[in-house]
Amino acid sequence: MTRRIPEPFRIKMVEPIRQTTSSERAAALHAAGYNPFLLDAADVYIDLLTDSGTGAMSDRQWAGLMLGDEAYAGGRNFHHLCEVVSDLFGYAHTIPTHQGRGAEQILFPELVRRRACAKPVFISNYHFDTTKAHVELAGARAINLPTAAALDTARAADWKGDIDLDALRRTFDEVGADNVVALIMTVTCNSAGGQPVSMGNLREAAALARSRGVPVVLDAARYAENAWFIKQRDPAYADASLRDIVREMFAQADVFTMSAKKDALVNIGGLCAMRDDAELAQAVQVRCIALEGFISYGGLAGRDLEAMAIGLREGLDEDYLHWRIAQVAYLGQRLLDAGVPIQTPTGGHAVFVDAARLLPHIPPARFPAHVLACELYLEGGVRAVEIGSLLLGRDPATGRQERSPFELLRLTIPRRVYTNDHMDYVADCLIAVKQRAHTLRGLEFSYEPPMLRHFTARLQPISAEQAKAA
Ligand code: P61
Repeated sequence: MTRRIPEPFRIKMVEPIRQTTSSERAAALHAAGYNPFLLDAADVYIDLLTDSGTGAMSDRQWAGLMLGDEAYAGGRNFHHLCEVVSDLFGYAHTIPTHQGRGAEQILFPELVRRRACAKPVFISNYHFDTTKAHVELAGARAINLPTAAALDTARAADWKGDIDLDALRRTFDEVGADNVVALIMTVTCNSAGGQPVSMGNLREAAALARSRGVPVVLDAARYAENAWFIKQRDPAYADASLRDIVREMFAQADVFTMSAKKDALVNIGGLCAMRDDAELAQAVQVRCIALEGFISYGGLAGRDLEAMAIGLREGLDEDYLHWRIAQVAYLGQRLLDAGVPIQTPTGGHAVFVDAARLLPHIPPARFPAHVLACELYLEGGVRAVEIGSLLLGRDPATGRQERSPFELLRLTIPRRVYTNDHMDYVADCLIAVKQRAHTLRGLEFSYEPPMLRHFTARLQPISAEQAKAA
């Protein structure tokens, strides 16, 4: 038997969580319009909605908060942050933002303005939803080119986060490189299952873009987990340090955006940084002042900047990453052993359950993964999130539901928060739901917001007659 990897930390402070009764959960879910986003956190026992801003900071980060310099301009924590960004990533210009989408909203319109395309598009291995929303708000179209391997959840492959390079070449030809505002490489690829992008793929995709004069943006929320997978899976990097791998990953891009709420281990914060383009940095800073805050704080308190500077380095600690990725794999293995279909192998930040396979009788338009999220909550107070048709939404041009390549339920694991006993509990609940999977019915909207609808949509179960007719 392989030995389990114990937590490389001990627990200095605890936060009680409370289990609810099954009738309390039924009432809470009904009141929330069958949308786990609208549940009160107090009604949730194990919260696997997201790994974003939900991690536990270290004692060093908490100590760092006390060193916050709350000067409006030029505070010392900003300088510390710039030093860390330059040291870890090799980027000269650092613009802090309140979170990842803050970086997107100040960068994308400027890239669109600069490139002056007739029909602007962004191309990505996969745009996460806020990224897609900001591409569209900037007047451009988002094209996703995930590798075909990612679509077959049952077949394990090392690099399911890769972009499809042939499709990338074809797309450049079809839309014309002059219409491509930027190539966005998302590491790890959240929507495909927290799956890593290989160094080779990153290098080749970036070279293709550069050869056509197209800038490369790294969406680097999970930079450390991606680097860990490169070290584990690519023999060329087996002896490399994570720092060297990260340096090389970031060297492929011109700009990075980062939600620091993931691998950088803070509860709030983001970054937009340029490797060497001072002119772009200056233009983006102007937007930062208007939308986020002055260029040395970007919508954050000085103490938040300090926690981020510390967290960026801690996120790369090998002992921590070893344990972290093993915890995700542990939950995945428990589910696989019980015949629950998941995206394999497990990725960096979550286990993605394949609801299309678990609930084949529920069509995409009835949101099978969201049905599963509701049922898992009813079973044991576990909150997870749909990554599928509900999240993807409608084509802004036609108003038609976009075809999602996946119907996944994401069990997203906050960093340094839950133990493997919690993972066992989650697995037991989901295995219980699997036993009655065939009895579950789809959902329909009672309220559908016009944009980013999954956050505030309200739904209701369809009737038995409707289910039969489908
Ligand atoms: C998440 F349900 N992700 O995965 P911000 N890029 C990437 C992300 O994963 C990401 C952002 C940019 C979240 C939070 C989230 O519908 C949802 O700091 C690869 O959240 O602004 C965020 O970073 C944006 C959850 C976002 C959602 C949108 O859970």
